[in-house]
Amino acid sequence: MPVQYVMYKGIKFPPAYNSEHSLNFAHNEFLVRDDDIFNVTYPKSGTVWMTEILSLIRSHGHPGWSRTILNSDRVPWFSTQLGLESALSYPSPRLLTCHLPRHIFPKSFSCSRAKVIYTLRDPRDVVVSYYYFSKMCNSYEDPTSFEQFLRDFLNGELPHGSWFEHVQGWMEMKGRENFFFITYEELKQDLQGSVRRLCQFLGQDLDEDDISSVVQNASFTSMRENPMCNSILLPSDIMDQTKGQFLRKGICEDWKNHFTVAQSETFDRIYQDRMQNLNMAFPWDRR
Ligand code: PPS
Repeated sequence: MPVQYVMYKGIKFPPAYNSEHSLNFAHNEFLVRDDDIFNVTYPKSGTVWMTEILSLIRSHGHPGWSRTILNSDRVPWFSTQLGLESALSYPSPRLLTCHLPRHIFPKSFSCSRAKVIYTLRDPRDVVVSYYYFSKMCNSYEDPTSFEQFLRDFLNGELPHGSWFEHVQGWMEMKGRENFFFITYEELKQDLQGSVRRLCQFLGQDLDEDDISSVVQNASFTSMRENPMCNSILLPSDIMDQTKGQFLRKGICEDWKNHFTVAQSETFDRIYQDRMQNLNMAFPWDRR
């Protein structure tokens, strides 16, 4: 059955969690607090991983909170119907998450001192991860083929809009003191160092043992075993666990197992064209 996406400002959103009202509220009425911390991503870029890292930093590496409370209750998706209720009722300082592009992020953010952590990932790995996720999550149209899915990704036609516009919109914040960006690839390469940098940005004083505990509990293996973040508790009408695993592979460069030479060449051409104005080098640009 075709999925009836929610449309907001020309962007498709999955219907199970979003409504026009919740998106409109998040954009226009949501009151950002100065001590809010936002985990912002384009889908499949490391959202749930960063949620775990931030939760563990908040609890100085002690895994109790992360192992007993669902990730979406620890760090609510404030632009969704359920997440909005939680976000409004949570005491400060709140940890919040979303996939919103910069131009529909809460307007009240601009005059606040709230912090944003933006995680981005090699878009070729994003599209592969997104393809498998769309097969198992019933709020997303079942992809007809990888070829078509890749085309839709490059044309900005997938739910949550264009990856290029998302990255460009958020990267305009680069250099602001309340904005921190990191890549999935940096997290993979040096999680300990990444957690140290995050603590510094957040003004959180963790000692090396605390940081090691964050690293250990936010590892792919630990997270896969933790029902509070591995999506196993999501209702089966939303996530069909027989069709795959949310924490699928957790590696870099899986795109090499999926892209044909022609797809890779098309991707590179469009990527160069769309990213040239940004004038930034990402880890995947060297590969
Ligand atoms: S979502 O649905 O947008 O919230 O998905 P998101 O959390 O952004 O991305 C899911 C991918 O992140 C991988 N992941 C991890 N990789 C390495 N280490 C850890 N700890 C980790 N946690 C999540 C997850 O496996 C998905 O990537 P793929 O490539 O599909 O495995």
